[in-house]
Parts: sequence; structure tokens; C-alpha cells
Amino acid sequence: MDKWRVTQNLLLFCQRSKFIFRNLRLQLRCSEETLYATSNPLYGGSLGKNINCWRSLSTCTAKLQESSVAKLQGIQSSQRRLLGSSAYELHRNDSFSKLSLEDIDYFKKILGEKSVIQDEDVLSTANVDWMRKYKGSSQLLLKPRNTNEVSKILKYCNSRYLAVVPQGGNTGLVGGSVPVFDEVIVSTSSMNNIIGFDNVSGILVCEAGCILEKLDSFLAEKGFMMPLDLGAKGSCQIGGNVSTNAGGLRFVRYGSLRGNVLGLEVVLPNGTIVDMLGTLRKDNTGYDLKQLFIGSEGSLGIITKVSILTPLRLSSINLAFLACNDYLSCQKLLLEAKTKLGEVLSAFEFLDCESMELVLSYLDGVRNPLPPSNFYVLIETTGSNESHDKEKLESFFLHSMERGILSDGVMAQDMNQASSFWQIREGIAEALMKAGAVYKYDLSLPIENLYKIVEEMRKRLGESAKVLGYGHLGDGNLHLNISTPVYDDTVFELIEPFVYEWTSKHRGSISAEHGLGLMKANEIHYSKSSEAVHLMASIKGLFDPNGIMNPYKFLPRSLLSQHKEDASLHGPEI
Ligand code: FAD
Ligand code: 2HG
Ligand code: ZN
Repeated sequence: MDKWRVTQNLLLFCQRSKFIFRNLRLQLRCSEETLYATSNPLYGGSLGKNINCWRSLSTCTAKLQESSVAKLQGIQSSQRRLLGSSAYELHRNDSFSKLSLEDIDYFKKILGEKSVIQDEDVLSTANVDWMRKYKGSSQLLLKPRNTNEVSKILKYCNSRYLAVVPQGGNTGLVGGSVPVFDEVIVSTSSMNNIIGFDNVSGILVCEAGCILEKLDSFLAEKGFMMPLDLGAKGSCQIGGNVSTNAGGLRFVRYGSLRGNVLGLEVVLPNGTIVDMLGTLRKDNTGYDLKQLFIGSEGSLGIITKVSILTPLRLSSINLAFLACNDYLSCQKLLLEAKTKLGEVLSAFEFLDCESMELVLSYLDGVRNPLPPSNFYVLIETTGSNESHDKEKLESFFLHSMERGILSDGVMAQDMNQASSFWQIREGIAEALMKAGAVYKYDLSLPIENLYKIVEEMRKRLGESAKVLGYGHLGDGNLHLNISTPVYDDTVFELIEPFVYEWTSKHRGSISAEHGLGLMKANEIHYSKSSEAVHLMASIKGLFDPNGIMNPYKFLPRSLLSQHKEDASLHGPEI
């Protein structure tokens, strides 16, 4: 550690605190369209501002996929991962009907021509996920405008045994949002009205298709904010966020959507509309059924409306980009941040030097504000009292410096600098896509073991792959990403099932925040007991006896078919 530099930088923090701790108004991140335009190359669809980014990304990845796309051609009744893998091959469940002209006519009758989409370009986008790893072959995309239309669609699909995949912003990272075969895509993007906002309680009620960033901008005008924030905010929808129980960058402060979502309206597979759209903080009447839908990834029904508790938007925001020499120091820094920053801590993110190198190599205009280091930590504080926050930060920095936990650091001095710091962290997923094939894992682990898997994976893979570790350290959530120039089965076989076995052995979860989707449906047993998984399959059978909702995903495929039979013989249909 270069002690001189550390002292120089951190003393500079404190000496210049009257300048550097000044408020960075909260709007700084969400109003910076350029930040998201560069760091967020998301699905276009109806989301005008991101279309170009998506296109540039697809050009970059097009070559990578050509060979795999070729492999896919001719495969009608089985599905392979788009990036090619011998890991699994799926077969279409032939108990599902195939779409007929009469079906299309029926949908046109209930929804109108415009909401029944068969256009090839639109379908080719909706059939592929954000990572361009999973590709379906759906011939139909439906865009209902209200709950009644969703209800009519599902009722019809259920009676006809037509499989359905609900789709929000299609930013999911586990292959849950796209069809596996020819499932009908039901998009919520035309259901994007804000229904009401109570500016005393901070409770927002809106339709499922509202884009997260738009909700946040709406709330900003009222002095409030969404309790979650993630790199995909310009495209993902609140219905998708709730369905995946998304975590993101503010989890450390505002906690899980399971606590913030107060109510839901959902449509069950048989078309029944269930109104659970409460707006109460406290309600202990019966089972909390909405929890079943939070994080159920479209397996039980379609979420059509959401009621959510939103926090006040506070004005004093500070962002620090810090360097640590080793992972132990990152842990000590987290404890220090919790102790010294307490209630003002609003983000604690980390990345390793491999992640930094990748971002610097693949994203234009990104710069490391610090000299190279082994680890980097982003700490954001949000409060309402500038001088109080400043005092806390000063004490935090001085103490961390004295204890030798920090090796370097810099505070964002204005909105642009804060945006550029966030761009490094939020841009890693995009940089990975540009670098080639990605093997993506989203693990919850006890903090002391969290980085060990990265080191073990590096040893295991040697020179054959780059191994990156980054994520939401404040929540014990590691994003382990492995990158190779092109997809390689040998590398894949060295990663799986090792990564799941290791996580299970260390009492972690194989999905911290991204969900199970198609990618991990068969792996749930690494994190849940057999009894729990069977109970989940019974719940699935109860809500969706015909198994039409997002088939092949979320739960082990063997159990899904077994419970389908059980339910149709014995189970009551809701
Ligand atoms: P989709 O991708 O369209 O769908 C996701 C799942 O939910 C699918 O199974 C789908 O069938 C289902 N679904 C969608 N809408 C409904 C509905 N109305 N009713 C029932 N089921 C539905 N996730 C995090 O948790 N934290 C992060 O920090 C984070 N960062 C990300 C950064 C980037 C750049 C990207 C691309 C993704 C990131 N994600 C993150 C992944 C995350 O899951 C999604 O971005 C988001 O929550 C999904 O919302 P969506 O509207 O795009 O849903
Ligand atoms: C993030 O936190 C997202 O940036 C994506 O959850 C994580 O790319 C990933 O693995
Ligand atoms: Zn994340």
C-alpha cells in the first residue's frame, strides 16, 4: 500500500470537505439520461431511448451468436441455449395446443387488431432475452391494455391449453421472460398508467407495465422515490421487478420488495381476477397471498397492478469511490460503514480489479478515478441534513484511514462525477456482453466466504476464462461472472455443477436476486429442501393445474409434469 498516497487523498477529503461533501441532489442519477444511455443497452420495444444502445449491443454480439443460431435452425421441437451447450436439451410439452388461426381471430376480437402482434421484427426481439442467451419461437405477442383483457386472454389460453409467457421489460437475466418454444407472449407494456399516489403516506398504486425509471421520475416531482434502483431501470417494469423480487442498488437501505409492496392485483391462469391491491402498512387478516406472487416469475399468474410504499427523496447525497487492497479490508469497511454511517448509508457496492479492467476495455469514455487497486467500493449516503451527513462521512473516512482499511479514495464532486462512478459499477453487465460469452451467477453467501468462490473459480479455470466478482456487498450478494471470447462447453462443465455445489456447501443461495427462470429451474434443490420444493410444486398445481404459465421454468421440470397430473386428478382448480 502506498501510504503516502492514501494519506494525501484522504486528508484531501477532509480538508476539502466543505466543497466535497456538498449536496449532490438526488436527481443526479435518474435525470442523467446519458448515463443510462451508455450503461444500459437494453431491449428496445416501445422504449425509444434505449433502442440505439440495444442495437449497438446486438451488433457486437451478433457474430458471437451466428454459429449458435445456425445450430438452432431446424430444431423445431427441442430447445437449446442460444449460446450453445450440451448441458441440456428440452422438448416441447405436446400436451400444449399449437396456435391456430381461430385463436388469432379470437384474440383480435377481444383485443383489437393492434394489440395482436405477428410482425416478425417485433417477435424476433420479444423471443430473445437481454443476454441473447435464450431464444424462443413464439408466433404471437399480445399487448392487453387492462386487467379485463388479461383475464380474457388467460381464460382462453387455459381452456385451449395454450402456454403463456408473461413479459415485462425483458431485462431478466435467467431466461424467464422469453418463450422456450411457441408460448404466447403476453406483454404488459401497454398497461402503464399511474393509478394514484398519496403524498402523505408515500403509497403509489400503478399498473404493472410502468417502467421503473418513469415511476421514479413521477415520484421525484412529488419529493419521493422508488425504493429500488437497478441498472435496467430505463426498461424494466414494476410488474417484472415484483415478479422477480428484484434487489438492486438500494436494497441495503430500503430492503426487499417483499416489505415494500403493499398490495397486488393478479390474474390467475383461469382468468380469475384477484384483488389484493391493499394500501395498508398493517393488515394481518389471513394468509398474505400477494407474497406468493412476489418473486414467482410469472409461474402462478400475471400481476396487473401494484401498490408500493415509496420513501421520501432526501436532498443530501454523497458518493465515494474507494479502493481496498484485499477482500478482508472490504469486509472491514462494510462494518465500519454500518457503524459510522448507520441510517444514511444508501449503497455499498463492490467490484474487483478484473471487473474494472473489463469495463475500461469495453466501455467508451469510462475512466478509473483511482490508481489500479485490487478492490473498489462505492459508498453512497443519503440524508436530509448536510452538515450531519458530512460529519459522519468525515469520521468514517478518518477512522477507516487510520485503521488502514482504505488504500485510496475519491468523493464525487458533482453530478457528472457521481454518474461516472456509477457507470463503472452499472456498466459491468454491458461490458461482459461486449467481451463475448458470459456465464452469469448471482449468489447469496455469508460475507466472509463471498469472495472465496471467485478465487477458487480462477484456480479452476486458469487461463481459459476471465473470472469477475462484483455486486451488492452490503447485502451479501455476489455477481460471479465468467467470460470467454466464445462459448466453450469445457469451461461450462468446469463451472457447473461446481458453482452450485460450492454455494450449497457454504449455505448460500444460488439465486440472490435474479430468480430461477429457465437457467436454474432444475437447480433449486441446491438452495431449498426437497419438502419445500414439493410444496412449491403443489402450490403451482393448485394455481395453474394445466401448467400453462411460463412452462419449463422456475421449478424442476420433472416435478412440474408430475404435479400437473396430480392436480388434474385430485387438486381443486381455483
Ligand atoms: P422481464 O425480464 O420481462 O420478466 C422477468 C420475469 O418476470 C419473467 O419470468 C417474466 O415471465 C415475469 N414477469 C414479468 N412481468 C410480469 C407480470 N406482470 N406478471 C407476472 N410475471 C411477470 N436484477 C436485480 O434484482 N438487481 C439488479 O441490480 C439488476 N440489475 C440489472 C441490470 C441490467 C443491466 C439488467 C439487464 C438486468 C438487471 N437485473 C437486476 C435483472 C432484473 O431481474 C430485471 O432487470 C427486472 O427486475 C426484470 O423486470 P422486467 O420488467 O424486465 O421483467
Ligand atoms: C447488477 O447488479 C445486476 O449489476 C447484473 O444484477 C449482475 O451482471 C450481473 O451479473
Ligand atoms: Zn445485482
